[in-house]
Amino acid sequence: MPLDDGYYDRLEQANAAAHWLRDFTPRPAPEPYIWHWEQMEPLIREAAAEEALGGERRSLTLHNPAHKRGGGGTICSLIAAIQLIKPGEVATAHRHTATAIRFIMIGSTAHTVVNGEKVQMEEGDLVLTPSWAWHDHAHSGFTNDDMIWMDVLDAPLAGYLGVQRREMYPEDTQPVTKPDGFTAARIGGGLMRGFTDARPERALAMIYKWEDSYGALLNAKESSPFDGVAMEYLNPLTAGHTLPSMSLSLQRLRPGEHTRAHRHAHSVVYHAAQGDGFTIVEGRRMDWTKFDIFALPPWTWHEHGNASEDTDAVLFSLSDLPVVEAVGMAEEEEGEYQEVVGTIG
Ligand code: GTQ
Ligand code: FE2
Repeated sequence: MPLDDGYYDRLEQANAAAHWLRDFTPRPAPEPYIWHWEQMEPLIREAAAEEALGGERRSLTLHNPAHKRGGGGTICSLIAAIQLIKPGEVATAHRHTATAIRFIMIGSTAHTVVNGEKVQMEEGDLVLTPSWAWHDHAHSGFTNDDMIWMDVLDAPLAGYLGVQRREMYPEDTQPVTKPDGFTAARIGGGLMRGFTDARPERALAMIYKWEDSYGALLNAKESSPFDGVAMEYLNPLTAGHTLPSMSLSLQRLRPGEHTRAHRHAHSVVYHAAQGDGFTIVEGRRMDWTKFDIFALPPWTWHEHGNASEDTDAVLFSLSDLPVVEAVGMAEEEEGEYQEVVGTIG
């Protein structure tokens, strides 16, 4: 018996759909894409003319061209942004359910306060702002130079889940209530923990100093054929991924190093922290230099190279691996070298 003519109309009116007619094309996957610092630096510096933005932050968010403008993130789950703070300026206190991280690019004269702990931010440092932690930033004014860093938030993921909430602190800044080095002291270099420390949190307001993280790479005795000398920033509470929603890593490509290709289910935002190199994604070559930011879509073949024969190239990166693992969909496949058939950006 054929379906009644009006059946599909009635189905639509009922806000239901016939699964057997479903279009299996996924919602737009992110594209491999690169934001060159050469183009972004003048844009963020020009934004310095915009008066103090306080709770709104002077930041430029990077949207994958596959997603709608202002909508999707840099990759499906995460959004990267470039933030500038001027001498003497305060970015006022607020909190949000989205987790944030900051990777310091230019300048060492600002601090952030995270849940009452004041953290100085210097070039190459990584600072975590866990979900729902109060945070405000301030430039000391000790130099006349603007300070610039990269923020990355899991806001697209939080938005997808409908768990986005944010709140302003009742004053411009929160009081500093903890002694300097409070969190670092709690974790005893990652080796010890205090008897009296109850540790209810899932993430700490960690700061990873550049000397420590890059120093760890320089000291590493092992390397991966796909990632060079690569290490993940550890969550010292769990010895697991950096944060519930993001895995953060630093990788060193030694002079002349060119890795083999692999692909995995999680997607990645890369930030070129040092040096010059290239990444080949699905046969298309992307050349990067210091402070370029690029997006790697899920399940795409990629390999990395250092363009220099005498200096290191260093990539800082963030992926949604913890989430992909949590839903049981993490997967990885190993390959060789790709044939280069084009370029990106
Ligand atoms: O510094 O608190 O780029 O809340 C976007 C949202 C920065 C921040 C961003 C934010 C922040
Ligand atoms: Fe924030």
